[in-house]
Amino acid sequence: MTSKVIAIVLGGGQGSRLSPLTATRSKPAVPIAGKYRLVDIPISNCLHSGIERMYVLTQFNSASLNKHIKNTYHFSSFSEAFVDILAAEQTPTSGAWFQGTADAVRQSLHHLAVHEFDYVLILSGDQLYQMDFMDMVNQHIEKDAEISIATIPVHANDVPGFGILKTDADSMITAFIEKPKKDFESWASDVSEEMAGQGRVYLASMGIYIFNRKLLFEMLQSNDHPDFGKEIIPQAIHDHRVASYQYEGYWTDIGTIPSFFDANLGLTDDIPQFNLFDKHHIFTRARMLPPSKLSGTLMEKTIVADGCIINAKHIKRSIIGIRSRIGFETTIENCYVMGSDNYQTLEQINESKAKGTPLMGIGDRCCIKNAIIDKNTYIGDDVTINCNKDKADGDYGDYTVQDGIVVIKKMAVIPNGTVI
Ligand code: ADQ
Ligand code: ADP
Repeated sequence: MTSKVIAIVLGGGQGSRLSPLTATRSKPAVPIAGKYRLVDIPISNCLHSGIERMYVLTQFNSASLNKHIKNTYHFSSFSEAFVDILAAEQTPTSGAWFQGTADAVRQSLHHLAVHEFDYVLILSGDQLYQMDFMDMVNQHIEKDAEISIATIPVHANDVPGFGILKTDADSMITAFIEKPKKDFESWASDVSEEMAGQGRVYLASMGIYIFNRKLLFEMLQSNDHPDFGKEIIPQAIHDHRVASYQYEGYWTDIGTIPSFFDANLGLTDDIPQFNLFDKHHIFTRARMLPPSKLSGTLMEKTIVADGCIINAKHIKRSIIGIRSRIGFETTIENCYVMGSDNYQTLEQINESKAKGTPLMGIGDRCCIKNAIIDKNTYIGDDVTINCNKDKADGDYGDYTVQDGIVVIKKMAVIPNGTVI
């Protein structure tokens, strides 16, 4: 059965919502949870579901994304499994960029066409969840659907961010509206008691679709509509059997800085809603890093990845990513520190010390709160980030502030004594 399915991961448009993390890398390559990349989530869900053929569609093809996919997902040469990146490419009939989600899939149809499959599973690249897609495929077949959409009950506050739909008694979608901004009360559905108790009475599209092969080709080739949510799906419910596959597990968007930040820090909860320790864990690149070395640090609700050297005084509710180096007397709270791609050599460290310039990592006596520190940053000694005052939203060169979250840009150098 799984050999009947091929998956497409929508790896992101121009990526402005996750800016500045996407300034120099494609969205699927953004690091999460200290050692993974965003793209590992949909790929791991597919592999755990037995779906082993995947295309990742991305607007631009960063070296780090290629390297990550190439070094991580190795399959036997006797299997048909693959994870291939398709970057927006200029052809005689199209411009450089994908115009939207449907356009991205449309421009990739010629790559799909050569494979044998009956169903295409289309996934977003910026969501955190664990789902068995074969359960959805099985329901799709049982209901004799032509398209299936995974759906989840959401609260009225979240309605404006989603496609909202109504179903009949057989779970067929009878109405769909993309991101209604107001007057949507009549879109409420009958949901389970548990969901109703949480005020989650609107059925939202999770942006996860199954299409029958023939229909996908016909629909995308007969028009040039750019988006699934805005055009293709609303139109399809009138002409085709479109089923809702309702899901009530943990699922969250990680496509914006605040949601990305919350989802990462949520992993440090005593019992997180997303379980990194599940037997269906996230796959990622196996790195040959030394174990982390800690000294004199009080750690509370903190996740520490491999290869770190930590002398900080106190780290609370934070994620400390691979190869992080954190100096003496430093305190860190509510932060995602992504870590580094390499270590400085002892010569480089001594040279920096002689010049008084910051080392890679975080220096001594810093106080850092509510921040995302991108990779390969040089934060000097006595730096204060977000500890004394709230900074207005904006782009300040080496860092941005959004909803009170400071994001230190990749490779930024923050001199000794800086107060942000
Ligand atoms: P959004 O998530 O707002 O709504 P969209 O911006 O189209 O929709 O993104 C869907 C996915 O495709 C994201 O992972 C995004 O990064 C990626 N993507 C966007 N443009 C792309 C492009 N040009 N090339 C490649 N990938 C691209 C959609 C649906 C809603 C639904 C929500 C659920 O339209 O109906 O409720 O998903 O999150
Ligand atoms: P990201 O998307 O995380 O920003 P990059 O494009 O910077 O990733 O690539 C990260 C990769 O580059 C790492 O896997 C690392 O092996 C390599 N790399 C980058 N800088 C160095 C360096 N100075 N020395 C060794 N390897 C490096």
